[in-house]
Amino acid sequence: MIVKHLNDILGTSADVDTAGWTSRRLILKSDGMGYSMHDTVIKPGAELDMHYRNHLETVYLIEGEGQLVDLATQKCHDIRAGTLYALNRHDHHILKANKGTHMRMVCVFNPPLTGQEVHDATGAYALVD
Ligand code: 9YT
Repeated sequence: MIVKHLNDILGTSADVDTAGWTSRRLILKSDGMGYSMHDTVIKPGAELDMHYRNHLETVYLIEGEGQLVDLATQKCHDIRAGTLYALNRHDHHILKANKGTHMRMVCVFNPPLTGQEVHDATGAYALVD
């Protein structure tokens, strides 16, 4: 059984900080679960263009509010704590956190991340063996 606390992750290599978000990677490929699970904070006002060509991602928003734009249809969804979205078609999207508030989300990736991934120029994560 694996038991961890967020505090065990903070300040380690599984705590990845970028200009727009911080991802605390709680379960990684090395844990052998077949998915990774992250506690991610999107910074206030951040606008992220993402396209996970190599991964499926499910996101459950637990704090804050913002918008999610499906770039295939241009449909804009208002999202808030309690909203879940699943990128079941590797959907190209833009995620925006409202100004003045962060968004905190639980993110699950299949296949699992190794822990070090950051977005490439196309908004994807590379597949790492
Ligand atoms: C929601 C989203 O995709 N945010 C970017 C960071 C990513 N969730 C991660 O690596 O945890």
